[in-house]
Amino acid sequence: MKYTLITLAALAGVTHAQNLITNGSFENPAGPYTNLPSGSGSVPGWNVSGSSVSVFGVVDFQPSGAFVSSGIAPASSTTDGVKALDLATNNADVTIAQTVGTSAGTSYNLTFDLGSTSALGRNGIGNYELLLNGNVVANYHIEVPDTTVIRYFSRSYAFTGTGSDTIAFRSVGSTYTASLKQDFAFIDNVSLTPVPEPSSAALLGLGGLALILRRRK
Ligand SMILES: [Ca+2]
Repeated sequence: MKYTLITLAALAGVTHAQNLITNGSFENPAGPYTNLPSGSGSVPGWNVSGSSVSVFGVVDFQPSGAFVSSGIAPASSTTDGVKALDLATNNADVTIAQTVGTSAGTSYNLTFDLGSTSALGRNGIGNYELLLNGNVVANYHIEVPDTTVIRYFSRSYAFTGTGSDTIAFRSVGSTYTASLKQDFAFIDNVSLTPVPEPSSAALLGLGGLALILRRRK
C-alpha cells in the first residue's frame, strides 16, 4: 500500500505540473502601485518594451491605498496572489515577453487572466495580442462595464514546444478612436504547463508498478 501511494503521488505530479513561467503572477516586485520602466530588469522574468508598465495590488484599493477613491473592491483586483500588471499604462501599446525552455514536440497549455474596469471614468476596454516566437497567434478583446470591480476573464492557448519558446503579451489599440481605445488592460496568473499525455501517464504508472514489484522482492 505504501508504494501504491507513492505511485499515485507521482501521477498527481504529472497532472499538476510546475508553472514554467517566471513571475507569472506579477507578485514581484512586492509593495504598492509602482510604475516600471521598459527594459529587462523592471519586472523580474519579463522583458518590457514599447512603454512603461505598472504593477498594482490589493493594498492599493484598501484604506490609505493609492486608489481607494476608485471604489474598486480590493479582492477583485487580482486573480492570483495580491498583485497584477497593467499593460495599458500611459495608454501606450506595451509588450511583455519571456523566453521559456520547452521540450520540442511536447504540447503545452498557456493560461492567463485578462481584466479591466470602468472605474475612474474609464471605458473598461482591453485589447491584447498573444505572440509566440514573434508571431501574433491570438487576439483578445474584453469589455467590462462594471465600475466597482475589476473583472477578469480566463483565457488559454495551446501550442507545441520547439525547445525554446518566447511568449509575449501586447496591449493594442492605444491609437484607436475614443470608443474603441483601451483604457485598462490588466493581466494576472500567467501559467505554462506541459499537457500530460495519457501514454506518458500510463508509462509512468507502469514504471511505478515496476518499482513496487521490485521493492516487494
Ligand atoms: Ca498576481
